[in-house]
Amino acid sequence: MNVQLKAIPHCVLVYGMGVTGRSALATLLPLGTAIALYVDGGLAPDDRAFVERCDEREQVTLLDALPTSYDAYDFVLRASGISVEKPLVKAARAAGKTVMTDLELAYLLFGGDRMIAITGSNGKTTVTSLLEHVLNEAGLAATACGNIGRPLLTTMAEGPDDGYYIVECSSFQLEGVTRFAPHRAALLNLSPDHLEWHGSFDAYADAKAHIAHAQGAEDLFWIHPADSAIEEALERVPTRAMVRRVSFDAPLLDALRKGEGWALFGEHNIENAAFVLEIAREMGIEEGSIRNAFASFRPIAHRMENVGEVDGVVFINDSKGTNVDATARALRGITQPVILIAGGYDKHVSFDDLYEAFRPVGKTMILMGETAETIAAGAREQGLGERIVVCHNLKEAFQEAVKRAAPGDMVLLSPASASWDQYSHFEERGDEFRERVAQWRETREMERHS
Ligand code: UMA
Repeated sequence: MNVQLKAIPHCVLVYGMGVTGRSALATLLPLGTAIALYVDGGLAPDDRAFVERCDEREQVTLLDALPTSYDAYDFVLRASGISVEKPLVKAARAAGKTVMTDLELAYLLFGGDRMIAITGSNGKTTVTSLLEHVLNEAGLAATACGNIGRPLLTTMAEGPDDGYYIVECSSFQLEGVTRFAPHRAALLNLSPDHLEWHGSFDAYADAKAHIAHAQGAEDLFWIHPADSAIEEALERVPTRAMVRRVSFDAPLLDALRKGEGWALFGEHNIENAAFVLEIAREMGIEEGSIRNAFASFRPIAHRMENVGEVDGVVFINDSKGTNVDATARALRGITQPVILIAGGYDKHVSFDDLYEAFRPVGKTMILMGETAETIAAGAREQGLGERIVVCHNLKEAFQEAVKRAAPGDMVLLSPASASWDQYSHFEERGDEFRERVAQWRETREMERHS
């Protein structure tokens, strides 16, 4: 893709060497930018090997201590998982330097015309992937990137000029951005998440609302039609974009609700489809083409993913259910008896919505990880004590689940908590669940044949 930035940065301090840091090096080094690299705790050996491989012209300086001056740097690029409260970020800001994430840098380098930015507390990965599928099926080059795991900078740098870039944006990435102005943006919904990171729900909501803050009057911004938290956030963090409140009422959506040409589960996915429908229509895609693409779209791994049936019990992997709202939405879409496996990293949020959604369908709630005792204590207060089992980890939780499951039940891994207490990411947790289901099937088959 063509770089549109008028002035190529002369020298950038890159903070962090994960997916974001590496993509920044791969994008900026060919432009001739000098880079200073800093990682808390020092660079890992494979980070050094990566730098050696890509730094042919010796543009990279490895910093082994916090900088004493920020004068040499045009700006600091912060990997999104690095808190704005870190000393380096505060010192750089105090020295008058901009600290940005890859969203803003990608916008400055490539412009926002081809960007479709998606955020929200839940559904953003589904909307991002579904929109990518709809656009590709309609013959447009479109690539899902951003928080979904494919780094935005290198995806845009290596992608076609006439491609669309559907950018899943996290609140971590959006926090503090001032110059990110995608031509199209969507804020799907807002519910408490990452409060331990942002400090309050308002701060989290404001970070999300920054997706549209720098948009201009010619840009488009789709939002949920009736989400008071979004309306309140937009009063604090206003936008000049054309705001479109998405309708959840359309003949095509009614067909999806009946399961016609639609493999996804629950009303929350109808809302996700509604956003995709409106964005795709605005982009000139015919409704017939959208309908066909909806029909050929398959659920994404770790999001209400059916990982098989054993002895009449269906196993659903919703490891991406990393907050209360995601799990509550999943439960509200279910009618059969559920054995829920939940719990994980503690984000200091309230679990009240979880109990309400669990009550009508939940047979047993098996809790694990850091939040297990907190969720259990709340459940007891809500009169759900008899349906609660507390375990240490997924291994024990799975054993408990299969012991209690009867034909017709669903065993649902939807933790309402992030995975970071016991895993590096939610995919690892979901993969373990899938693996345990496969092992359980083999065990049962061997038992039947012996
Ligand atoms: N580091 C520090 N100090 C810190 C934290 C990290 O120096 O305090 C360094 C680490 O040593 C490492 C680097 O920073 O060198 C890691 O940076 P990072 O944590 O930002 O991770 P990346 O690999 O750059 O991945 C980030 C997102 N990670 C986080 O937001 C935690 C990925 O989202 C995203 O896919 C990727 O950029 C590409 O855009 C993951 C995520 O968990 C999936 N997101 C959260 C979520 O979805 O809930 C927000």
